[in-house]
Amino acid sequence: MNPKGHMVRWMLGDGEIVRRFLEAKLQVHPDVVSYVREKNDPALLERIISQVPHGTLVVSSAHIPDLSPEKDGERFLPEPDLEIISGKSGDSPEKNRFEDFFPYFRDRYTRLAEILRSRVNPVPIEALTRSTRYRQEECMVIGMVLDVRTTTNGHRLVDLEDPTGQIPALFNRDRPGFPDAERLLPDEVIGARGRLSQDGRLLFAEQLVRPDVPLTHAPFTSNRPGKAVLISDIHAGSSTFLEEAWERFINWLPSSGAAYLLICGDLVDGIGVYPNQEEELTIRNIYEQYTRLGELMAGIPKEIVVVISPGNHDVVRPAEPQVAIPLEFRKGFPENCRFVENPALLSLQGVRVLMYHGRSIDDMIGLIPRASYSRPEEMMVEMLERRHLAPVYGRRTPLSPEPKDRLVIDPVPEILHTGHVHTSGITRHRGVLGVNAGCWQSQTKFQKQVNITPTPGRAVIVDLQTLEPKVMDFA
Ligand code: D5M
Ligand code: FE
Ligand code: ZN
Repeated sequence: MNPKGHMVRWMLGDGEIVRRFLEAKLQVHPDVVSYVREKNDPALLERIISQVPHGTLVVSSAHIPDLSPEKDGERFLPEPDLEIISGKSGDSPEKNRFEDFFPYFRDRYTRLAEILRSRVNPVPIEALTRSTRYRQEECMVIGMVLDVRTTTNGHRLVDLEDPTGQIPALFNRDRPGFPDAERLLPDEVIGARGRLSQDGRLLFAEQLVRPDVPLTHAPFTSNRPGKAVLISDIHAGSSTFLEEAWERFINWLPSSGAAYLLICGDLVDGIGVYPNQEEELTIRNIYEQYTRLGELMAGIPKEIVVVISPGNHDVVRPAEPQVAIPLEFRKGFPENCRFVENPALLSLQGVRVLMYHGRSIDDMIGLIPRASYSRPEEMMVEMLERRHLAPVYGRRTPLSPEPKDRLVIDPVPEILHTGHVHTSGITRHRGVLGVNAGCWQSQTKFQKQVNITPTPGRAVIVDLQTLEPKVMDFA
């Protein structure tokens, strides 16, 4: 009971929700659990259980009453079939100033807060801390994570900031919001629901809401046949480049039925990217590395459109968005090659593909408990939940401050294509297909030192009518 004499609203925890479904002899998809938790309505839980058709084994979001998929039926179809929606060569200004970080983060906050506002009804932080009105009442804030740490007692303490002020929020390790709080990253934007402390200076947070893909999201699919092949990390010029596997891949392409080939960065091995790299280079001139890559592209059927974006080994600036490969390096490439930025959003017959090399995966694996290089697909889900490709600023992923944060995931794509980690992984999150195909380079000495076991020689072919992926192994 709170001082005013009415009940503090019951907070449903994941454990209780899952248990209730199990009592009803039902398994339940995690999306349904988070939906019920967010609504915090025991009656809704009972309604879902009572309405599930007889014989259902796993309750999915399709079983939630009043929640029907919203499919984009009509979509402007580009002519020709490939459209570069954002990340065209030249989209990003070459130069940025440090002062630009202020508008950059404000744009990130504004756009992610807007996505959250459909589910979170926030109070400005200044109002919370100034007025006594909210003390002991349940309230919500939308904030960017300034800092997050684990207390000596194992709780998660996070400093949240909105345009009006800052407040610390405490996620108790024994409360339902904790598993989400364990994965908090600096600079992500979240909603937090909880109660204010007596003095109004701390939020006891019970629930964490991430922007995420809407539960009702139903992906667009092409209304006519078409396939796209997804690869990354060729590393041309390296002695560890797998030439024979590449040849088998090139020989397979004509029969694949693919109209598009997307290459998601680390096109060449570069020069001086990691210590003693020169020992493993067969081509030690950066121009010649791109000439070699152009030769590798020459074997691709001319009817296939090749979309090429850069990665951290490429010749362009490391700060993201990375600009497209400059003209002076494109000389040896056939005409079917298009050069885009990293990230880039494409439309293939109306199917949106977001290409992002994936440098931020290093940062996320370092900060998220139990994350592993062997399961890159989990990090793609983390990106989608945060609606951001590179949430953490100031570690391994350099960001270029532009007035618009191009790393915000908006609109929601049908396919998220990443690379960088050199291990393959496929996932589906709320209808979005996440693909990391792996690489075309065997384990380098450096990767051996840092214990990364690559899965080279794989390509993933996706049917644009069904969004079904198929892994092809050429190793
Ligand atoms: O990245 C190849 C692989 O090496 C990928 O799994 C990330 C990992 N990597 C890259 N840099 C580091 C550092 N500094 N420490 C640990 N792991 C790292 P690539 O971009 O092709 O070099
Ligand atoms: Fe790479
Ligand atoms: Zn890389």
